[in-house]
Amino acid sequence: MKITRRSLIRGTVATGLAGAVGGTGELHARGRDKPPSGRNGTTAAAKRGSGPFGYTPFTATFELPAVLNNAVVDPSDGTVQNGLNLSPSAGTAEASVGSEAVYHGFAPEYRRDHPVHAAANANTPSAEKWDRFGNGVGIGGSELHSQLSVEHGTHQFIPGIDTRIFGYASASLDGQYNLSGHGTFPAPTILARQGQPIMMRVQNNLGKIDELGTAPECSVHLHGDHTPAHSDGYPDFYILPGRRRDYYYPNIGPRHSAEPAPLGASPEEIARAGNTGPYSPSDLPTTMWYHEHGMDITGYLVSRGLAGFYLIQDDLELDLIQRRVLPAFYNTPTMPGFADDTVTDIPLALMDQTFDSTGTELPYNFLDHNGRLGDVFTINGTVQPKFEVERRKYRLRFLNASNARIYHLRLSNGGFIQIGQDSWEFPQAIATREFTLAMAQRVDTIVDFSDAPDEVYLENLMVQKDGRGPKGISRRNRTPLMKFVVKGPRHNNDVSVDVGTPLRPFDRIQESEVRATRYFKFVRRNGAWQINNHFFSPRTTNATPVLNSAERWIFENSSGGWWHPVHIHLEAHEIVKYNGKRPPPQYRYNVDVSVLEPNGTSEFLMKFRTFTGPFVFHCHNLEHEDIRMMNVFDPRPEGHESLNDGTRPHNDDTFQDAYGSTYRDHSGMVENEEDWDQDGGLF
Ligand SMILES: [Cu+2]
Repeated sequence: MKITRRSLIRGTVATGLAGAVGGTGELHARGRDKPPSGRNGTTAAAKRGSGPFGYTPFTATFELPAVLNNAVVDPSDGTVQNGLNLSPSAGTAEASVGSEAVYHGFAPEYRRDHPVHAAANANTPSAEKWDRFGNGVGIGGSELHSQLSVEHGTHQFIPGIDTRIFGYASASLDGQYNLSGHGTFPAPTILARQGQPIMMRVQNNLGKIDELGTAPECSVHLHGDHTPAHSDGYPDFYILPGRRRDYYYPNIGPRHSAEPAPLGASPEEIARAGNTGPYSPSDLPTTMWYHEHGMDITGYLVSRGLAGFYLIQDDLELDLIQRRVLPAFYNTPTMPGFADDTVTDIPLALMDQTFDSTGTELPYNFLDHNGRLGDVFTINGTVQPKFEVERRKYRLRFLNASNARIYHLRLSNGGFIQIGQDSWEFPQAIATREFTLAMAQRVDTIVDFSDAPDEVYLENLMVQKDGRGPKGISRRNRTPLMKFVVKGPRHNNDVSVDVGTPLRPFDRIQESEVRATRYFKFVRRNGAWQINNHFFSPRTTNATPVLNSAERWIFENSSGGWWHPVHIHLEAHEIVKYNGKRPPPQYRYNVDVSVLEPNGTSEFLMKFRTFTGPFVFHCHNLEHEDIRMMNVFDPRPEGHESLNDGTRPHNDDTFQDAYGSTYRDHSGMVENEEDWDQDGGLF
């Protein structure tokens, strides 16, 4: 048995000998010597200084994450303005694609002669172009170019205490990275527009980390996305230490009428089959997030700050906003019809934290395979903040960015209007009194403060003592997470969204479209986490659906009392049976997380469109994911086998596919521009 550095980091090896190998990770105390956190029993009992390190709960101001590069969406036509432009004309030498500095080569979609840009390319006129705002694509087109760097930094979760974190820092035009101030935890919010691709270059500047004993590789996943495999944050499609990688986010929905790719299809035919026909608004996301996804150390890196929002707007969303059904898009309140500049579209990232006795470190126990649970509650990086709101409707987009904590949220004064679950909006708004929010889930809500009392608390009712999962809901032992201070007179001319308001058409996958059924059992074995009795191997494919086809998948949790919120990459899935019954209202449409309760099941339909893999699905308890509760699926044209054959090494592995294109690391990235010119490329 080979024991790798990774197995040492995690204190286990992927053969079930959990804990048998001594880890290099240190065991840290969970801050037992500090004052109790804000669990005060009732909302009214927030005593002065009763929070961690003498903090008085609800005195620090709630913060909105910064927007990456100050990009804003132009309300007149929805285009994103003021994005960082890395094109050579902007004077940035590093923009040249195929640069040696960009590990893994470059995204083939970046090239203007890629089939998906065919409308701008007379050679393959039958495919529609992705960049519908573009005057051409690639350098000089309307693609947005952004740059992030993974950096060390400090952040004040608690006023006055600088805590060491990792952060995604946005780069300024002069190439300097700015990681300072409050806005870096969560990471900068990326604003995007459907139909306008973003090329995001991410630099890994973490360097050697003492408690790891090494410099970690990184990988960035855009959660809820529909992107090529090379840009999906596959766990070992790395950004090597000191290197960078270009992520290509086409910001497209899967084509509604995409046909299963036929046997022997050419690259152009695959592109044509998957990329012609209209989008369905049903498939277009709104609330996504991006986070670190590197193999075996995702939990460590995310808990230290490598996560942020990615909010995207399409024509339908823009229409809802312009008709004043929904609040103005995040950070863009000053648009026609909006007479004020109050931001009422509010993303909230909930994360529990553990601190060391000084508050300056976020200790992480690499030997904890159950799930990292914190005893301090933060929202957007502030411990139990207060937020001043007006008497009007707010859009509150909740994200559970915690590693292993499951929340059950309610407001002290009433309920929510829920408008979406995970990355997608509902067909119509529904009334939701309170809701459970498992790891990685998003719940998109409208809260009406019009008739609210002067103080409203967001409360967590879920009792949880360890990573196994919550013990259940307690109405006596409520933890206040955030205080809304409601001010001023009732707003007139408020947005109109209410229970029953139509939002977005929903096209259900038809049973007649289903071509295969697959079963996946989530089990605990030898103290570690598996799916169908196998650990994740990045070089082994567990399912090869036909590209653009639909399948029925059945998840079963056979691991005893443990909870497993399972996230599937690439597309939404539609739950048809949850625990053997009709799913609850919030799970009846598009989701990207199926929460497996103890001994629970989720049966769902899903399509696998546009992009060949590999992609992953995995438990979003990040420690379970890191201990390899993850599988690989790899959509391929009919009759084609997955390129993951279980034998290829993943370092410097260059090979040719059936069409003669040269790839590296199975990532689908073209190694250099000469390869592209020779092969024509595909995705
Ligand atoms: Cu799990």
